[in-house]
Amino acid sequence: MEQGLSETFLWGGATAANQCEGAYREGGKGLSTADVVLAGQRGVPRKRTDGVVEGYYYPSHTAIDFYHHYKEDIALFAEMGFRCYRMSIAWSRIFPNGDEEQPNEEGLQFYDRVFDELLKYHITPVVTISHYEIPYHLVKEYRSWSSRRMVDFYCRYCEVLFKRYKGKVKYWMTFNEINVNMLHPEHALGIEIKPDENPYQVIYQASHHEFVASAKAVQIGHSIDPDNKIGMMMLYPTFYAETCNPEDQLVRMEEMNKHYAFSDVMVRGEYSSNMKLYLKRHDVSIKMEPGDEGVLKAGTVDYIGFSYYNSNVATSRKDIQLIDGNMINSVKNKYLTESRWGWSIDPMGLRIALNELYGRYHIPLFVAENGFGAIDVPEETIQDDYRIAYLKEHVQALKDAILIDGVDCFGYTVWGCIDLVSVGTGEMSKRYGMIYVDRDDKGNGSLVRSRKKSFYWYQNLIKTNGKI
Ligand code: BGP
Repeated sequence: MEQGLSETFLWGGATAANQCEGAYREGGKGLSTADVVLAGQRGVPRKRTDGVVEGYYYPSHTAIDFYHHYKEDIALFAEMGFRCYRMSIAWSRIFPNGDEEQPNEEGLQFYDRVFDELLKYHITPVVTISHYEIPYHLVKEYRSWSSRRMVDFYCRYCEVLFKRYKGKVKYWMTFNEINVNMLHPEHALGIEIKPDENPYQVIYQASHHEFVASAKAVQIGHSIDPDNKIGMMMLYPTFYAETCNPEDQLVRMEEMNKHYAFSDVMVRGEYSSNMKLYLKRHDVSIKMEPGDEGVLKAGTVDYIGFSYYNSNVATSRKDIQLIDGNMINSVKNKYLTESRWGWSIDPMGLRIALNELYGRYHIPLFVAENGFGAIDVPEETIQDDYRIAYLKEHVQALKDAILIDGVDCFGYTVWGCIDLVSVGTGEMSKRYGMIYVDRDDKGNGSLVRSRKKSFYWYQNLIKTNGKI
């Protein structure tokens, strides 16, 4: 008899508040960093404006209007059989400016309603506390995470969430894709690097603040409810060496070390010797406060959530041409094909990711994001066989990692289970959903939801607990 996945395996879907909620000024919500970013497209980066400027189109302002459609959307998730739903809370709904003493009750009530609706269907919420959005006021007033004061603002926010949602939410993640700080500081940290600054100094000092904030949040969360499981979340880049030339292998190792630098601090509670030397080489001196080292040690995470979309290639060659990937551009892998947005399609890379992470840290894993961005042609039932094919192969890789390799992974959520705004391009037409939303790149459309072919495929997958 084929050995199967645990009956409690958390199958589900994932979204982020700023990409789906809309209602960007309703219910007392403040402006967030995501609310001042315009739409772009492949090859055309998204621009930020100084506040909201009239006459521009900002995709997050309405997004797919989950704020008003959450009941309908959650009913569809339930119909698919979701056992969990990974979502994020918009910090600026709870603390509109970020530095208030008291939270915004209306914002808290909104998530009460969302959690109650999920629990009605026995869907376990998995909550990212900060997913690529920071109250805009904190950026203007304190220069975001470059300020140590952010630790207190963030911890106050976390404490409010842990207390308010005790008994409703047990799974948390402190920061989305924290290692993206080093790649896109403006997007991930809310910090624009000035031309005369050492970017490494700014990025790693701000990241230190996030490490401390996360470690404190873990301790606060555990003290409020010992049942809380609080994880970190990283983008897993799965790098291959371009050839077996040891020089390429060395570049690969160095690339991976940069990413592990983040997870090492959060899982092991200290900066690795490798990271310390890396920082020294880049003239970084981290300003720590007394007690920080103890805080990091005492606030290690319970699990690792990670996103995986595509793998990358490391090479020692110079003058190379790069192709796109999620947040990282690297050399083309001649063994793989790519999506329309240039991201390689590599299910084996997920199995490798799971093995590398588990082998390194030996703590439970959660596949927090995996999915396929594609253009869907609207028809009676969208025939998204390309998405099914992608998901099928990745689920097989996940099963192989668990059932053959012995990796401890307790959940898998399909990114953008319902169509939403793309982070990278701001497009709606880069769709990940198993539920279609009628809305285009300019903000036109009825917002009506419909089931794609992949909806039924995923429904069956969950029903059979992963039978492909
Ligand atoms: C991850 C982000 C998500 C999501 C995803 C897909 O990096 O955590 O928020 O958007 O990438 O990327 P994109 O939206 O650019 O296609």
